[in-house]
Amino acid sequence: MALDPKHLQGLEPELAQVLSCVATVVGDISAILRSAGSDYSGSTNAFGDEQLEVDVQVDRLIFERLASCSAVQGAGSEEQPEIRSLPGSGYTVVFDPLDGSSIMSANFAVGTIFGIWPGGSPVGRAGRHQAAAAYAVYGPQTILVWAKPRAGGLTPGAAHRAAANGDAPGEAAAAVNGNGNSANGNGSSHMCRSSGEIHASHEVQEYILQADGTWRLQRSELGIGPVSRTFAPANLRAAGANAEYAALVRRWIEAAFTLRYTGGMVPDVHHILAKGSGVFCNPCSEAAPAKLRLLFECAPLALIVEAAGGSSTTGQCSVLDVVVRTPNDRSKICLGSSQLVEDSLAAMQAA
Ligand code: AFP
Repeated sequence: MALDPKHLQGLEPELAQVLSCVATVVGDISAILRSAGSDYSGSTNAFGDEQLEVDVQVDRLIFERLASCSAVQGAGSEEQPEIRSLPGSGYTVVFDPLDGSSIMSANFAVGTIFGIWPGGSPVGRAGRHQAAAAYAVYGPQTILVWAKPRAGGLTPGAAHRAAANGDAPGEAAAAVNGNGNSANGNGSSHMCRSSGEIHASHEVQEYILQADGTWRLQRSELGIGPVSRTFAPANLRAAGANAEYAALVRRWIEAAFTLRYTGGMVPDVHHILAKGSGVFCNPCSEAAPAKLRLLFECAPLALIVEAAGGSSTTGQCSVLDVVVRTPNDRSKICLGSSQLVEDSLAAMQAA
């Protein structure tokens, strides 16, 4: 079911329509997941990941629904990354249909991620140009969170204020090649385009799906504070060769931080939003390169975290300042409470 329009008042009507299409399809995915198996389909996606049957089913369903949403003119997914034209006009929606496929069989929470871009293809633009982003987390409850940048735009989180103030070039160049890997193979090298002042949007809404299929607004102003004692260290395999990452994790352990890590980026990031603090970081090493997709995972989640007052970084700049070169680009990412994101910079820059 769509979102209650009274909670979307003040939004541009076409954007409200896209969010309602997103909410409707999330309700349907939630129903599918209740009885879905975790059998592999025998196929792989463009990134070489093995697909579950339910990955393929959910991907197809979202494309179908977006095609009938008159405010959507294009779409692409982690399963089918090339942006395809759709009959509507207004926005291009990119999505990761089912993030966390590898933990489905263990019945861990999984999620869907949406990036909503004004106009056509996002290629050539940075994540800061997204009109809005959303994710759904399917756990004991189905939760939908969406955010948009406040008028004036989102700006680099605290970890990157120095760069925005002129301590670093506005565009720090380096290429990400067309097959989705950074030039050095570990996601560390991107085109960063920084801009502007800091604004938290205070429009990060959280809804809970009700038994009758309607959405109840749970909180309308999710926020993330600058400090935390909770951490989610993804791609921990990289810590063997990335000494800065190993040192960072050791520092957090010695400071008696609490580990909150599920292996699903959506529930792990939602933990930060739900509790109001925390950090999720995914540094890399040569042997354990970046695997998260900039367009389908990193940019939308970075928008939501920064809109809530948190920070994000690739090590070089805010994730929102990285220009999408191809739908297949991958990125390192750390996001959450700004002081912890800042603490992670050396680990993010290493390797
Ligand atoms: P799958 O969709 O293949 O399960 O990958 C999930 C994911 O991309 C992301 O949700 C997790 O944060 C990350 O992988 C976990 O990676 P590690 O297992 O290397 O920490």
